[in-house]
Amino acid sequence: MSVSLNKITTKGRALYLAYDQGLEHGPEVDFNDVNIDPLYIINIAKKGKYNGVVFQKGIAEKYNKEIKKSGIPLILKLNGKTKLVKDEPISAQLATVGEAVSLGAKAVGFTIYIGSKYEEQMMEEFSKIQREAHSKNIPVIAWIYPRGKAIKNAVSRENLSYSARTALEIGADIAKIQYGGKKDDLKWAVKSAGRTRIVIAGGVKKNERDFLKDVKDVMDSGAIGLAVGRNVWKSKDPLGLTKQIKDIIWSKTKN
Ligand code: FBP
Repeated sequence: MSVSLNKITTKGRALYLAYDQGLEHGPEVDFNDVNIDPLYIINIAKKGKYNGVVFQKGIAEKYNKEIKKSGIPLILKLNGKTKLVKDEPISAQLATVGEAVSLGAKAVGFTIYIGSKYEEQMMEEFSKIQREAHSKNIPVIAWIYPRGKAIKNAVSRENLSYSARTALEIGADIAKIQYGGKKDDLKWAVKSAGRTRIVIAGGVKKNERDFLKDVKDVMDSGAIGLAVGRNVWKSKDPLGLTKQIKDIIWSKTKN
């Protein structure tokens, strides 16, 4: 079954604002006095007219009124972990598709660390989520990150294309993968994903010129856009940067 991506894309392209780093990295690593407030993020998503804003269940519940009022599609992240455990990575399921629907989510997100000792468990949970989400016409975005002792280079050509292909094989509608800075490798990954669309994670905060150069390369590679967090909400001018990112993403779709 294929589901419509209309509610979370514009002309087939997309820009999502990711804000699950409070759980994934902790406030000390990523936040300041301003961006620690979820309302600040909702405001960026709203004014920047993002195609979706990504939250974990707790924020989606406690700020639900403002999220709904913003009109920006909620993408509920259904699993997560802290960075405190040093063992092989596993992202535990924290929310269900049913909860996502009652919170008004227009898509769900789920992380799989391929290569981890716990890959199998995440794959199994994903398959149940994908089945249920599709039965409700909700698109599924898979964060596919190669991780764990077996992985030497998470962004090698081999691992990027493997991430993208895994997303296709397991039925993700969109795969969120990382970009290692090599355009040809990303092109191959996009090809490997077939009809599963690719969006790229922003990664650690970079200087804005370098980041925008990456955005251009990402779009040249055939990805449909980005799901970016830190590079936007750590920026001194998130809306100015958003405009520049959007100009690149939608540059060839204007007429
Ligand atoms: P960024 O644009 O800030 O990198 O966000 C993308 C993202 O996938 C988040 O959704 C998630 O919290 C984080 O990166 C995971 O980071 P890590 O690579 O440290 O696991």
